[in-house]
Amino acid sequence: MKFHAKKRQEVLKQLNNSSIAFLCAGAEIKETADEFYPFSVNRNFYYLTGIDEADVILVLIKGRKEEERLYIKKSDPLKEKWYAKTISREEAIARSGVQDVRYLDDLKADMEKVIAEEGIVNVYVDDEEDPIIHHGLDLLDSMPAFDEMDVYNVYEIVAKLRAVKEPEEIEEMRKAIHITNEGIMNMLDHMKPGMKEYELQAYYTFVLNSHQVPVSFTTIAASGINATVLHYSTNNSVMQDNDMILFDLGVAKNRYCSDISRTFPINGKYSEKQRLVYDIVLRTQKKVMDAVKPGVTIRQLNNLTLDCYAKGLKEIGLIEKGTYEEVANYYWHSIGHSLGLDTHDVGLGRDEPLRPGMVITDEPGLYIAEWGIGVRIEDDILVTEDGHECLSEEIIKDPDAIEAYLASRK
Ligand SMILES: [Mn+2]
Repeated sequence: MKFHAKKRQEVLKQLNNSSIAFLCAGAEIKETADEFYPFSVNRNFYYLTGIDEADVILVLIKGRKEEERLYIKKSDPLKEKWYAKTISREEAIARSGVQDVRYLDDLKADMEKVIAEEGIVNVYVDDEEDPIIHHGLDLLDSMPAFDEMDVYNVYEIVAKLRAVKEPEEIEEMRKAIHITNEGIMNMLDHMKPGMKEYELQAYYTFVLNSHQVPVSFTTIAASGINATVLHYSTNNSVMQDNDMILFDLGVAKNRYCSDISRTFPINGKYSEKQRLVYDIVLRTQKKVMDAVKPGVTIRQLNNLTLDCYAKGLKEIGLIEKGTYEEVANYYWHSIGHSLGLDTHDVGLGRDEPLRPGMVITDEPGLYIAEWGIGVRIEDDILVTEDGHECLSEEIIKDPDAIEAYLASRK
C-alpha cells in the first residue's frame, strides 16, 4: 500500500520540535514450551510501515532535520532453517518506503549520536492504555540517554489519522466483507435444526481457511435465548427447530476487519413473533443508515435508534410509556463503532462528527429474554462526501429474501 510514507509525514508534522518517536512492531508472545501465540502486530506501527513482522522498530526524528529510519534484526541462518526468514533490508524498504534501514544492534549507539547532533529533548512512545500495552517504554529503559527527557505519547496522533481511511484501506475491507459473505452463505446452505452451533460455524471457518484469512474477532453463533447474551461465544448448543440463530462475525484481510451480524430462522421461516422483532430492528437499522453522513455523531445515531425502539416496542406491547429507560431493558449497547485495523477501531469518539472516509458499523439489536429472542443486524458503512455507502450491501438481510433463499436450497 502506498499511503504509509504520507502518514509518517503527517505524524512528523505533529511532533514537537527536537523529538524522537519510536513505534515498535512488538514481540512474539510465548504460549507454552516452544509454542508462540499467533503474532499480532502493533497496528499503529503497521499503519505507518505496512510491515507485519515482529521485532522491527520505526524511528521518526524531528531535529535540525527530519528523518525516518527502520531498525530490523540481522538474519540468523540457523534460525531460518527452523522457522521463516526475517525481513531483509530490501524487503523493508520496498514495503514501507523508508530508505534508511539499519540493524537493531546499532540502535542504542545511533540514538546517542542523534540526540547529540540533532539537539533532541523529547521522546515519544506508543502507549495504549486499555489494555496497558507499552510499545517502546522498555526500549527507553534500556537507553539512559533518554532518562532526562520529556516523554510523550504518539498513540493519539496515529489513532486520529487511522480513523479516516485511505482508498486502499477501504479496498481491503471490501475484500474482507466479500469473504464474510461467502462464509455466511456457506452456513445458510448447510443450516438445519438439530445441528450444534459450532457445527454450523465450521462451514464458515472452512471458507475463511480456504482464503487463508483469520477471523477479525471471536465468532458469535448464538441460537435461541443464547442470542440475548451479547458476547456469547461458546457456540455449543443444539439449534432448535423454531429458534433463530444470531451470527456476529468478521474476517481480517491484511489486518483490515469486517464486522457483520445477521439473524436467521433455523428452520427456514420466521415465526410471527420473531418477524415482529426482526422488522423493528431492520427498520431501525435502515433509518440509522439513511442518517449517516458527514457531521453526524455516533451519539446522535444511537439516540435515533432509541427513538425508533421506543415507538416499535410500544407498538408490540413490550413497553408501556416509551421511555429510554424501558428500552434499555431490551437494548443496552451502542449503535456502532469505528472499523478498520481493529474491529473496535481507534480514533473516533462518540461525540465526534463523522468525516468522509470513516467506516462505522450500524448494528442495532433487540434482546427479549422472556420470548427467547435476540436479533442483531449489522452492516459496515463508509461515510462519503455527501452521505454514505453500505459496504456490505451484498449480504442478505431482507427477511422475505432470506426465507426465499432458504426455501430454494436443495
Ligand atoms: Mn460491531
